Amino acid sequence: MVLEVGREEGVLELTLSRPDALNAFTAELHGEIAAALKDARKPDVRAVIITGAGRAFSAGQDLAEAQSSSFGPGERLRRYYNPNLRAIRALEKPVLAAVNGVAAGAGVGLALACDIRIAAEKASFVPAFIGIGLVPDSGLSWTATRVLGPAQAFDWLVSGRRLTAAEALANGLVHEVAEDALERARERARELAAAPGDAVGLTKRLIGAALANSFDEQLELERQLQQLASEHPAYMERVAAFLQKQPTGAR
Ligand code: T3D
Repeated sequence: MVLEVGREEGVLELTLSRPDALNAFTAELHGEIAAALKDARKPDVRAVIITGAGRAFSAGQDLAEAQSSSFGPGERLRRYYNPNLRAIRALEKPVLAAVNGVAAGAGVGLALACDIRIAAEKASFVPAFIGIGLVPDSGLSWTATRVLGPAQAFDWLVSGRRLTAAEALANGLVHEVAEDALERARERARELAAAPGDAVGLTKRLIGAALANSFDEQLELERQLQQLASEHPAYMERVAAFLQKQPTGAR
């Protein structure tokens, strides 16, 4: 097994576990991630954490495997990377990246595909593609452009420059820097797992659609999803709790 899978209190924890190769992606690792993401769709899973074993989050594509493979990057992306990245974006539950150490290439892509990113103080972010003559993939040209804006994204991605955790925070690439990224991600995941799950998932759907939609389209989507959210028992229960001056979970 190259992916450790744990589950506690509705939080599914996935640990990329090829520490000797800095958790670089192989076909085997992609396969185990795919199976775990399928598991994550079960109703008792309410949040997912992705992290890495050892000193890295992930160094991206395993270059030894790429060199000996009978097919090229385009086919690897089609078979392995893109389905898993789509599964993360389509999962209507929060996915947190606990970036415990260096993330390079597709490792950065994976982190940015997650909804919340918490970096360890020693973490760093290396858009390594350019160093080996490749273009950004694993969604990074999309996510980095949305987070940084086109000018900064281009500059960073073609420079290959390593960003420290502090720089990543200053640029909005991560939400938080913590001494122990995994512990902090567990805290956040437990909070999110305790929130009304449908509303969290539907909010992910709304935010995912927002940049492609016009204002009018987004108003209509909000209207539809609000109606859906209000049909969940959590809505009436929490409104009643508020009116009886009991805690609702809002802070
Ligand atoms: O082809 C396709 O499928 C298309 C998809 C592409 C997606 C991509 O991710 S392209 C980018 C691929 N990744 C890289 O180019 C990054 C390569 N690694 C590095 O630049 C550095 O290792 C790091 C900046 C990540 C960390 O540097 P450092 O100095 O902390 O560690 P190191 O000494 O370089 O690496 C430690 C070990 O991990 C070393 O093995 P050894 O000597 O101890 O046996 C090294 O070879 C191995 N390692 C690191 N990255 C990879 C790797 N092994 C295989 N593939 C790797 N990507």
